[in-house]
Amino acid sequence: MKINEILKIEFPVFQGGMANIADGAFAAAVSEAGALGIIGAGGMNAETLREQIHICKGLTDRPFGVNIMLMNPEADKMAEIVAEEKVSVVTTGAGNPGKYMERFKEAGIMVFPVVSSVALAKRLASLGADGIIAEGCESGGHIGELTTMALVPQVCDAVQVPVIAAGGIACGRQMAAAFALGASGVQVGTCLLASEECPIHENYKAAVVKAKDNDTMVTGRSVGAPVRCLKNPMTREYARLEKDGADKMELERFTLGSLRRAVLEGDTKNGSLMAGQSSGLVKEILPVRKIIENMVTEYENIR
Ligand code: TUI
Repeated sequence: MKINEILKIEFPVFQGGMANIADGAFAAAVSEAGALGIIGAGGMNAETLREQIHICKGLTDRPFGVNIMLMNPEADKMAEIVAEEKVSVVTTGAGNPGKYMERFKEAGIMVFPVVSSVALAKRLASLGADGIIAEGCESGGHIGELTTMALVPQVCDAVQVPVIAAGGIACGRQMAAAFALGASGVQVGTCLLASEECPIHENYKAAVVKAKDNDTMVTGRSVGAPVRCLKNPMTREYARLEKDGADKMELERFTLGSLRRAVLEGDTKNGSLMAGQSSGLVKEILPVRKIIENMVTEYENIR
């Protein structure tokens, strides 16, 4: 059975978690467009997550998911909330969700952990994950080491469950490539930043549209927390601090609240504009439905 049939969605396309960005209304818009909308719980507290789930349920009858960012201090409470609210799908990021698997399964939730390595993919498949999202380092935000091209076929060879390819994907040609690598679906984030419905500041959207192939960079490698963003004075200063040997605390102080500065205030100089390498493929701001349709149509025409 195809992944869209399993999940009861129109197209085999997941929306990325996008912490501090993807609220209930945005996830509902993505689900209404035929993909799997996902509430990014990363920057929320547990009660806000519950409110956003209710908002999403009020705006769509279609399935949607929640992404639990496992570094969030309220991740335990959030796992309980998604189980109570019987959300269709949970995706996880930035860690190992092993300890929640039993609770999710008992609540009948389908679980798709995001991984950046074969070892974690195998472990989570053996614990009952319904699928694995293999995310390459072309992605925006927190990333692993391997590229999508190298990671996806290795994860496909290592697990028996469906694999969703993520990282750097924004068009139908890449979707076809992902299927050729053995994936059953794709996850996209960056191309949805440049949507009419995305609740980020217009300056952030404009920066994604303007960005070319080489306009993202990775900061945080020196402290084991690599994050991909659009280059700006903030990322350049961060890189300088890293080069000068700043420790993790100092770097964390420097970036504190920086994603919110970009998302809410549109501060394109001192904010973290998390975005993937596919920014260069994003040319205009469109309704979510059009973005998904363009991608799927291009995919179908070359299949
Ligand atoms: O989670 C993401 N991307 C994110 S989360 C996020 S919020 C944030 N904000 C500021 C700093 C840091 C994070 C922004 N973007 N993608 C999924 C992802 N998960 N990529 C890589 C991983 C991952 C890494 C290590 C998954 C598991 C893992 O395993 C560690 C272990 O315990 O084995």
